[in-house]
Amino acid sequence: MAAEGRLIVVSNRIPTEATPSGGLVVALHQALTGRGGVWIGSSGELAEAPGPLRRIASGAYERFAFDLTEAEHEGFYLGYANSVLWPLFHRRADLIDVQEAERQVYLDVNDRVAELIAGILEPGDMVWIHDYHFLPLGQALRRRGVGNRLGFFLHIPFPAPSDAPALPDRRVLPEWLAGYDLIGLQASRDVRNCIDLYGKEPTAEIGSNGRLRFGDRRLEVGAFPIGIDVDAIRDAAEATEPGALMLAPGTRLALGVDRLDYSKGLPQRFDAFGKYLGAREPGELRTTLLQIAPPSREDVEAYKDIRHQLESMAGSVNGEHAALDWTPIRYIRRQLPRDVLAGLYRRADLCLVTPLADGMNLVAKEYVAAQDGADPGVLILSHFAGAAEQLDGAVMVNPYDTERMAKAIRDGLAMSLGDRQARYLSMMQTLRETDIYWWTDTFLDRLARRPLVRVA
Ligand code: GDG
Repeated sequence: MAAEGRLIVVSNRIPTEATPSGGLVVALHQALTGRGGVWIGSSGELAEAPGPLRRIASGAYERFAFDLTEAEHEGFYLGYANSVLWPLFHRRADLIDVQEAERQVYLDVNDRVAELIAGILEPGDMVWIHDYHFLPLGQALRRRGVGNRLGFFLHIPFPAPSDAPALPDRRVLPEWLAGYDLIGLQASRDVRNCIDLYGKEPTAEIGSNGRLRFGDRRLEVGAFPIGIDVDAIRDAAEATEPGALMLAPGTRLALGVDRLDYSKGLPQRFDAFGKYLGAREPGELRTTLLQIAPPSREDVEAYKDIRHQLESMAGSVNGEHAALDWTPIRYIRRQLPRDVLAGLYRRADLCLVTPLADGMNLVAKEYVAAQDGADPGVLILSHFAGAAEQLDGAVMVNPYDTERMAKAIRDGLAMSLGDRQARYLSMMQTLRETDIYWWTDTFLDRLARRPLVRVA
């Protein structure tokens, strides 16, 4: 390992509890606990005026938070990050709401955070920056003369070169990313998109194995598919009964778990489930779709309609198919405790993960890890999820083709035990080989091997 300094992790939100829970947060917490270092992120609280970093915890490593002002929260978080970058990177250019003032706030917040980081950086420190909130942060650090190794991981899909020009300044993305030494993406399709984007730049030279030059910068792009803590999910699933589900005996359970987001393909899923119900033979077993969908980003305009759309679709499917002792779609718009979720995964005969676009999708992986190997359930997976490159034992669907999705639900529920077990074993092997600890170690080892840059 070439680097000896501290690890500095930067993410949009920083956990406040001493021992955080939740996949990614736990992995970063463990990487920092093992190596020592600093975690920097926004506190989630709004301040009157931009302020300094506040130390919020120290132990094996330190946590520093910064507060956003209300104007920063609106322009940076709700505005440019979630009303321009998120829809663009999820192929929903039709939802983009470009406001020049918000773009400026996004750049200003990145500049301010760069200033805060530069204030605590020491030679030899290695910086790992997360996600689309901070695309220009590396470049902003370089402008301040920072020569440390800078890594970036994008959790969401990388836009296709044909989509990227919808950004207000189409050259902006390759320039922002060129601030980093290593760019980690979820899937090989994302790496292809990123390299194709640089391929269109006259000053870029594309080398082998994801290495490239852009002007005077050398960088490397690679796929680092994020994983999960397989044993933690399996143990929680084994230990937790999800409670009284009130399903009549013999009723099969299909499960969906998604943040309420237009990228997750929920209307298409409800439509497909309605079609599956409509095609059932008389006397066939009943199935209930339990959809957990905690709301997110409710202040962003484009998120307001999905909730009403789903409620009305569930109402109409239930109106057509429900019986006194059977509700075909049950929809919970609330966050459930993590262990209850794990118990539900294990109890479900089938899980529907059908996004229209998704960086990876951890629900797909968590569902598989939670299964009982003696009688595993079936994963129905959209091939637009990054997870589709890895989970070859899933039943793959095109979420836009709701008739075939309906058939996949029917086939999945009828799948033989032998077939289900073979698929489960193959997916579990992948989950174990590329778990969340593999992900942090592989990314950080690769970053530590990048040559140090000379900054004028
Ligand atoms: C982004 C990318 C990428 C969900 N409902 C509840 C709950 N969850 C947990 C799940 C899972 C997580 O939230 C969702 O992760 P996903 O990966 O499915 O999706 P995003 O939130 O969109 O995440 C995605 C990910 O970053 C990591 O790189 O995979 O592609 O979009 O862990 O279990 N947890 C609890 N209650 C709920 O009701 N406790």
